[in-house]
Order: sequence, then C-alpha cells, then structure tokens
Amino acid sequence: MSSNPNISLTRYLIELQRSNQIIPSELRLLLEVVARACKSISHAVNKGALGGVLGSAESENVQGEIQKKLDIIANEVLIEANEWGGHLAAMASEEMDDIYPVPNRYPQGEYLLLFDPLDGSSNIDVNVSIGTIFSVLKKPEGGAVVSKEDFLQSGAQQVAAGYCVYGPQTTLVLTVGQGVVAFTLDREQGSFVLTQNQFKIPEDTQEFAINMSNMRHWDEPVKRYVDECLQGVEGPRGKNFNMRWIASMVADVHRILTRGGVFMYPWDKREPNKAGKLRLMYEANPMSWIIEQAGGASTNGRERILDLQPSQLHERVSVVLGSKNEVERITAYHRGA
Ligand code: AHM
Ligand code: MG
Repeated sequence: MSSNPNISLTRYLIELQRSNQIIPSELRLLLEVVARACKSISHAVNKGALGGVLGSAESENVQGEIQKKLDIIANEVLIEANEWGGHLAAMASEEMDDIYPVPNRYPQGEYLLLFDPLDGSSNIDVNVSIGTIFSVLKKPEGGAVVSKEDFLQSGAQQVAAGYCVYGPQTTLVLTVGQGVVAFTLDREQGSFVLTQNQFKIPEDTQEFAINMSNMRHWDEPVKRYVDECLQGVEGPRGKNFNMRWIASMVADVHRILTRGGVFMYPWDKREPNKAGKLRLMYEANPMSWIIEQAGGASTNGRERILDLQPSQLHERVSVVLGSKNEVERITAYHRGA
C-alpha cells in the first residue's frame, strides 16, 4: 500500500483491486456504495433533533423490537444506495423479515449484502455512539433465483465485512481478509480517509465489557469469569480489571480493536430458548472476522463463531470476543463446565 498519508477509501480499494486482484472490481464498487450510504447515515445521525430523525417509529421489526425512526431511515438508505449498481443479487437486514432481492429492473450481481443498519438503537436518542454493521457473501453458483438459503453460509465464507461507528468521529472499519483498516470521515472533503492501517489487538487485557445487570441470569462459566475479574489483585487473576459497557456493539468492538478488552453478550436464562441476544449473520459474523483479522478471537463460548453453520437468517448467538487469551480462558471455562 502506498505510503501517502492522505489515502481515500476509493484509492485504497483501487490499489487493493490492482494488487493481484485481492478484490474484484464488483466488490470494490459494492464497498464504495456501502461507504457512501454510511456517509449519508452519518449526516442524518449528526442532524439529530434538527433533522427530525430521533424517537420511535412506533413499528416492530421481525425480532419483535420497537423500531426507531433512524433504524428505518438507515435501512432505506442502504437499500436505495445498493439496489441499482448491478453488484448485488440480494440484501438482508435486521430490520426486514425476508431477504430483499434486487428488483428485476436492475442488473443482478453475484454478491449478497447483510446489515444491521443502525446498531445500538437504544443510544440514538441519548447522543451516544451507534453504528452500521455489514457483511458480504458471494451468492452460491447455480439457481437463477436468489433465495434465503443462499445467505445461510458460515462467517468463514465472508468476502468482506465492516462497520461504521457514528461517534465523536465517523469511522469506517473494513476487512477483506488482509487485516483490518480504518477510515475517518473528513466532512470538509466529503470522503473517508485512511487513518489506521492494520490493527493488532493485545492478547491480554484488564478490561471487560458485559451488561452486569444480567448477572443473575448468566451461566456458571460466565459468572466464574466475571467474578474472578471482580476480585482483582486479591483474586486468582492477580490483577485489577476495569469495566466498560456502551450498549452499542460497534462502539464496544471499536474500543477493543483500538486498545484490547473482551466483550460478552452470552446466552442467559431470561430467554433460555434463544442462543443469545445478538444476531449471527449481520452482527456476530462480521465483528468476529474483524476481531480475528486483528489478532483477537471470537467464540460462542464453545466454538469459533466463524465456523457456525446458520440455519436461519435472523439466528441469534452467544458472543465472546476480543483479546485472545481472555476469550480462550472463557471458552475453556465453558468447555470444562
Ligand atoms: P440493536 O441491534 O437492536 O441495537 O441491539 C444490539 C445491541 C448491541 O449493539 C449491544 O451490544 C446490545 O444490543 C446491548 O444490549 P443491552 O441493552 O441488553 O445491554
Ligand atoms: Mg444490532
């Protein structure tokens, strides 16, 4: 990659395409379009009350969650930006029950795009960081008509994954399997500029992220891990731990990518029939690949998330991700239980 400090996302992607076809031109176009949509969502988020985008939309999504206006706006922005370019066969979103095949009036491409258009919805109205998460798969060969089954591929099959965090800065984080890079939105230029080339998550950490209010509902291995952290220097870990919980996975993952840590949203007894709160295909899979590409690890407590074979589009999963040694410890506690 060029040593020029002012590399735009466009230039970065073109250079990736040129260097031994790391990404084909259609995938480059797709990523540019997703980034353009994120820019537009970022503007809407920034306007907040001035743009009339805060508050509830008074509708429910397929998961039975009340949708916020911005959930719906972000979903529409991503669909409208991506449906006409000819690079996609279909899209799937947290906010739509079924897949969204590209309308017949547009050319069909070979990629599938999945997204959580606005992650961390509970933080929208209180001006705390939120984000967009996306995952790109290739449509399996054969079968003229795109189907839901085409999407049911493991996270290891992703060809690109990323997120955009709308925080004090708007930052787009991306992997195509060559490490993880980040671009900051330069509002004056209107473009994403490369600001970090390759992340490396420290293998050890003294910071964990979990919603502690659910403690009484956790499984033993999670209780054991957090309890040992809370005992600090006097406990079996022999060191003090700090805790953070932003309640926006994008923001928690971004912190871990930047300085290490471990994030957990485990299965709990509140809804024992659900594997977890977070969704496998458009939350856990893209985040897990990003974390692994930066040297971290990600499991559902027992198995590597990227190896899980989904059986449903909106499938949920238990998530433990971040600094490698901590994730391995928590996974070992589960396997031994
Ligand atoms: P969302 O996609 O509906 O916003 O829900 C996912 C979010 C994650 O970003 C975050 O880690 C988690 O839900 C927070 O949940 P809780 O409010 O239970 O702590
Ligand atoms: Mg989400």
